Amino acid sequence: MKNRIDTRIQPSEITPREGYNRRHFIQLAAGVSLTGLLPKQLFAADALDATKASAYTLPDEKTPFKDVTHYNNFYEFSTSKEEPADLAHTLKTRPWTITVEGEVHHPKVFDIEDLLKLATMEERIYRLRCVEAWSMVIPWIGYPLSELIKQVEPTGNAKFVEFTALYDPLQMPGQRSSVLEWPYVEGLRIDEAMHPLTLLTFGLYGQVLPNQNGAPIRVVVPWKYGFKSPKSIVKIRFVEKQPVSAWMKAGPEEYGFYSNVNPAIDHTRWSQAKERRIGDFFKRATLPFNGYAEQVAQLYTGMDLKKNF
Ligand SMILES: Nc1nc2c(c(=O)[nH]1)N[C@H]1C(S)=C(S)[C@@H](COP(=O)(O)O)O[C@H]1N2
Ligand SMILES: [Mo]
Repeated sequence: MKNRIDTRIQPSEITPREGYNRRHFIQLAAGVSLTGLLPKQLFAADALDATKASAYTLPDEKTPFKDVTHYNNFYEFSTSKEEPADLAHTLKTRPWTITVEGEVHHPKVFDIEDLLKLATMEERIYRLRCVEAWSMVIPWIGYPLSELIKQVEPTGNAKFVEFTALYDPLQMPGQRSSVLEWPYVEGLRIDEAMHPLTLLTFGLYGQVLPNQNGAPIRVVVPWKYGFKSPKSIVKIRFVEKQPVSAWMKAGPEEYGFYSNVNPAIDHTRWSQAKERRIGDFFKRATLPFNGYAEQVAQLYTGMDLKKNF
């Protein structure tokens, strides 16, 4: 019970965090149920089962759940990192569909419930390196995006994939500001989208995604800066030409299409050589491709990575 009391007396609790407190209670109750005092099923609504993918684990210490869910970038709600946790409860994650269209033989509108069952859910611990030089280590739950792509069979013209997030200013108050052009759009080259590391993500830390982390479905691309991992997506479109992302529109000199984590290429306003792992005091060196060079560097052989930043 200690955690619960601590949460309640924090000054930041002047604005009540209903969702968070409730979930916290659910977790405590689930813990109690293991002793047989409460029926576990009653509290399992947010749980998401997954097999541990041993090939995708890391020696790094995981970032605590509280930081993963209370230090976010989600401009549809706020440009502050603390506020999405308080504001994202207005996002309605059911019903939810994802339209898959464009250069595919079998365009289809998928219901989120069907996507949850499409392939085996795996827990994968990935580093997330934000362009703002901080990082986290997060146990995501999902399956390779390639599993979904196989279902729709891209045509020979499909060279890129464009992801579009939800546009609804009633649910997403940050969209009333024009800090970015809405909806949030991101893109990958088709081989990047097909890469086994690219995860179609539904959960983290054993439960479905909290709204502030991009519920009910997002993409995670661990060798790229965090903004290349779009949250709360509603559309996946296969296209012939390189998509223009919301960040490229906002600052073409600062945000390139590729945005592979690269300590050798500075952002226009700061160095990318180091990062602060959330929770750490000292900075650490940023690794090429965020530590995934062995798996992905060959996707870019022969390319000038200074030009294609
Ligand atoms: N739709 C949408 N997706 C988004 C963002 C956003 O503002 N809107 N921010 C991006 C950025 S900059 C980062 S670092 C990660 C943060 O993910 P997290 O809050 O789950 O750690 O989400 C990315 N995906
Ligand atoms: Mo980011």
